[in-house]
Parts: sequence; C-alpha cells; structure tokens
Amino acid sequence: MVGDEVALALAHGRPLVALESTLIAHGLPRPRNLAVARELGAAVRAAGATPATIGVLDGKVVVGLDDDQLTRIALGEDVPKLSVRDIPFAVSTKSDGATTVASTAAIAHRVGIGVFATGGLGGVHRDAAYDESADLQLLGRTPITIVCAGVKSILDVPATLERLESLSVLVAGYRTDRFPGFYLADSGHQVPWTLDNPAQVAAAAAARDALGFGLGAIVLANPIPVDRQLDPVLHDRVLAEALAGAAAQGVTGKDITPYLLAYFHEATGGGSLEVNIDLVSRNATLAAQIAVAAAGTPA
Ligand code: PSU
Ligand code: MN
Repeated sequence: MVGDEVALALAHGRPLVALESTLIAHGLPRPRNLAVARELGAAVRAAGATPATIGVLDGKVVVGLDDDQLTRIALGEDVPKLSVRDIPFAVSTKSDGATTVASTAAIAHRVGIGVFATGGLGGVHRDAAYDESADLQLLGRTPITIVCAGVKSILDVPATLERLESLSVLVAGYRTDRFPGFYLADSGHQVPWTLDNPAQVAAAAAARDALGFGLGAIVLANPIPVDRQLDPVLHDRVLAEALAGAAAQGVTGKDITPYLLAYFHEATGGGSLEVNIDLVSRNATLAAQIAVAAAGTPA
C-alpha cells in the first residue's frame, strides 16, 4: 500500500503531504494533467516534504505513486473516479481508480499522513436534485489538515459552508477572513477563523487532537491572489452557461463536477485551467510548509 519513499518518511517522522488523483484524472485535461501531477510533487519537495500521491492500481491502494503509476492514472483510458465508498469495490474487483478528496483523506489518515493539498473541495451542488459531495461527511470525521482554495465555485457555497458547520469541520482562512471562491479570491462569504502562518496551522491541529473531541478535518482555505484570479465577470457568465449546459445534457452524479470544470476550461480559452493549476500548486507548497512545521511540533 505504502510506497518505499513514503514508508521511510513515515518511519522517521518526516513531513509528508498527501495529494489526490481525481483532480489529475478527471479535473484537468490531458496531457497537461500529467505535467501538473509531476509539478505538484516537485512543489511539495521544494518546500521540504515528501509527496504521497494516492490512487488505486489493480485493486491495490497506492500511497506514493511513482512516475509510471502516475502516468497510468493520468493518461489511462476510463480510470474510474473513486469516492470513499467505491474503494472496497475497486479493491475487490482489482480495478484501477483515481481518488477524490474523500477517499484520499480517508487513506492518508489511515496510514498516518496528516496534511493533504487539493484544489477545491466538493460540496452541495446548485442543481435542483439534491447532490452533496461525500467530501463533506468524510472531512467531518477525519482529523487531517486539508489545504484548498475553498470549495469549487460551481457549488452552492453558502449551503456548503452551513454543512461544514453542521458537520463540525474546522474552517479557517489562510491570512484572510474571507472564504475563497476557488477560481476567485473571495466567494463573498466569511470564515470564522484566520491563521497566519504554518506553525499556527500545525498548532491548531495539535490542539484539536489533544482535546480529543473526535473532531474531523481542518479546512485551511488559501485564496488565489486577486491579481491571479479568473475575471469575475467572465466567471459568472461561464458558470451560468455551464450549469445550463449540464442541465440540458442531463449530466448528473459523479460526472457533474468533471463536466463543469471541463466546460470552464474550454469556455475561458484555458484561463480557468491556468488559475486551477496555479491554486493547486500554491496549496501543495503551503501544505508542505505546514507538514514541516507539524513535524517540528512535538505531539
Ligand atoms: N479540486 C480541483 N479539481 C478537482 C477536484 C478538486 O481543483 O477535480 C475533485 C476532488 O477529487 C473532489 C471532487 O473530491 O473534485 C469532487 O467531486 P464530487 O463533486 O463528485 O464529489
Ligand atoms: Mn455528487
């Protein structure tokens, strides 16, 4: 399950950052997705931690995909998107698969990795038929730190924030009191707490664990800087078109998020893609800094 380099880092208490593979396989177009997967690993290393990209190959959960394995997940035909409930089926049928935030967080915590970086969390969708990502429930019961740019702006952001509160997920802004809007620096909503440096984030995780309330994840919301965000007017126009397109084509279930992201990437001429890559890579760097700070903090 655990690759050699990750096993060594775990054994020596060295800083590690989990990375997910659904973002690679289903959130970004090929072949750029493979280059991004490699860049994320490099960003984690440059900040002094070991990357542990998670996925499933031939029914084996792999923590720390090597370059060949990463290539298989990024470029493979019909690699399924595996949320946490799908993992037992993928294992028992010896399938390959890419792991979402929910499944990556579950696996990372299971092997003892405390920090995880992604782009934007799943959440409550805007469509009429009720659709809520399994990411939320899982984060409610999994004590890791996840660095993200908020929740994807294709979602119902205020409803998702309410669900995060109900599930007692710890939410903090990184150097901001605004909840970021994925492609946008500000979703228009506030965060209850602000943390200003990696050591404060590590200290919050340590406090949560020491209190023993059985709380779940810290969602550390790290906004894209305003000067690098997608143009908000373009964002709102494309979002309306994308939602209408999904409804007209009857896209539902686990296909809806990849559909909306791909729609954005095409309709913005790659503009949203660059922002997405930028924000994930910043999150990977910050996650590594937090893992480094946590490794220096006695438990
Ligand atoms: N962040 C991104 N791109 C993505 C995702 C996150 O920048 O594609 C993925 C994550 O794997 C997340 C999933 O768990 O989108 C949410 O899918 P759903 O809405 O079907 O739960
Ligand atoms: Mn869903």
